[in-house]
Amino acid sequence: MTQSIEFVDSHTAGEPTRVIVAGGPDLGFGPLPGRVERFRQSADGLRCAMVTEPRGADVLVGALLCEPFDKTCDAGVIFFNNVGYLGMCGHGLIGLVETLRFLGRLGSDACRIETPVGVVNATVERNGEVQFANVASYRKEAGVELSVPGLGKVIGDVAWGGNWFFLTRQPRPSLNTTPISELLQITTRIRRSVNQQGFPEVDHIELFDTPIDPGSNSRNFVLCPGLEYDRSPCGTGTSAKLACLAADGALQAGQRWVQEGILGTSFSGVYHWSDENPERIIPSVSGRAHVTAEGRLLLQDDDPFRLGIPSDVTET
Ligand code: PYC
Repeated sequence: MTQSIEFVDSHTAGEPTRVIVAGGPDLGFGPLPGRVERFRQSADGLRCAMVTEPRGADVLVGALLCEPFDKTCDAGVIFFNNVGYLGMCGHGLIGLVETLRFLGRLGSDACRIETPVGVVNATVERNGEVQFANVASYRKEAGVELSVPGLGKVIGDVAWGGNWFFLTRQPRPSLNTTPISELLQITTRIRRSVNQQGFPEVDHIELFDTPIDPGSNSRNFVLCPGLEYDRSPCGTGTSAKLACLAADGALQAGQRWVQEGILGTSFSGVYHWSDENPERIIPSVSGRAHVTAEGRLLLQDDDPFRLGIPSDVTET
């Protein structure tokens, strides 16, 4: 017996997404958070099979396309990676919309996508970019001081942008000259400390530096869960950054923020205050995705790596 899973791959500003369009796990119906739990409890091996080696790579983010529970939505999606599940994923959302466009499944240029953490509205722009209005985002705590082994005092903010982030203010290692391996070591240490020192929910760490492109406002490096870093400027990370800037009064509603990522690609962001909760913002983030492949993953019964090779996530 061979299980066949249909996929379309894309990258958004350099960061890959694999959309599972058919043959993925049957999670039944109901609200998306419950379906994520079923994925975790009864089909986690398939998550691994779909994104890790030998059919994928640790950097890959999976997007299981599913029927929405909210009937006002065009589609539902569950994002996952080499170690688990993501609430939202900005680059992945842009990749998903580009994939739906490529497949001819977008009825118009605008669509509503249900994620486990809320509904996201997206639009395909005339220049080919996808803009999405993210879930309400906010800063939970400002100026958190951590004591990090090997780094000393680290200061940053904890914020929600569809995932939980710690956004550092200090230190600010050069993102142009510091080797990626060192950036991974720094951010992994910070994550361990922020988790131990009051914020177990934080799974993304975001460092900042001055951008290379004078048209950008900032450059970032984002550690994702699973010891991989985001090749794009990170859509949920850009949303968390906008929430911190808004809370500081450093960026006004409607003012544009261009976030450059570690590869030099950028996302453009803007926000407005939420009508439902005046302390939260609704970030809109735009970026470009390109489809790179479509095909079928084959899982043969007698393949010792039918369910992939689980990632070694031992933190350094
Ligand atoms: O773009 O939000 C994002 C993201 C999260 C993890 C990887 N990319």
